Amino acid sequence: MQIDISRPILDKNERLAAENRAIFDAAGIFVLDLMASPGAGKTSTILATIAALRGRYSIAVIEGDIASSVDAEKIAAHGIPAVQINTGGACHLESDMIRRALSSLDLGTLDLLIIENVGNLVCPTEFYLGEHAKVMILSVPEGHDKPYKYPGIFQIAEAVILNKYDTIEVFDFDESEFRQVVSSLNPKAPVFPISATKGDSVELWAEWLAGRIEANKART
Ligand SMILES: Nc1nc2c(ncn2[C@@H]2O[C@H](COP(=O)(O)OP(=O)(O)OP(=O)(O)O)[C@@H](O)[C@H]2O)c(=O)[nH]1
Ligand SMILES: [Mg+2]
Ligand SMILES: [Zn+2]
Repeated sequence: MQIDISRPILDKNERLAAENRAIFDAAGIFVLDLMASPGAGKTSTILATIAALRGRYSIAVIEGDIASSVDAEKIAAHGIPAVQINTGGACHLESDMIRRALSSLDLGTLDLLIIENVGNLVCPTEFYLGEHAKVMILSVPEGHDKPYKYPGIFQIAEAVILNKYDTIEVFDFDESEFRQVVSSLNPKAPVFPISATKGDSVELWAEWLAGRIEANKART
């Protein structure tokens, strides 16, 4: 006999995600799920995005990590509400974790909630959290071949951020091959080369996100 436990887990997750989504829409919040490998620059990109958009939007962050509150402390140091989720071993976030984190946020005041998923290119793609968009970051040092090896995350992302672009001369990263493979997997997703820590070229990405926030406000 074979027991498949993945389906019931995913079904329960989807049900709670739909409830999360109803909460976000009732409060008029746009929610972004940011996915990437460990160290690709999720927290740095969130800080750069906050710097670009905090004058226009009220922002909060949910940080997902297996352990520690290092990332939430980095965000909170900039005066932005940040809630840390420790998964205690799970390599992705699930909807019930997001639901519990929401109770620590003043939802009525927010326009944008950014969720930093656990560093992982695989299972975060399978778990809908109620977000309006999933976006992924690949950093230059990881190599241009990653879309061949992890196609799922490139397919589900609505935009692809190419971070640590300031290091492109140091690595043998073939940007045109990377763009070609990404566009074959996901023709609609824009690719935004940025340097999160230097703040270079963050504007185009931030404007894309602002466009999504405005479109969502107009819809709800
Ligand atoms: N040169 C360069 N370094 C960067 C850039 N963005 C991030 N880093 C560095 O990369 C390291 C990891 O950055 P984080 O923002 O912590 O990455 P993360 O994806 O949030 O990491 P985890 O949460 O641990 O998975 C840090 O040492 C950053 O300073 C960039 O654009 N250029
Ligand atoms: Mg981080
Ligand atoms: Zn996982």
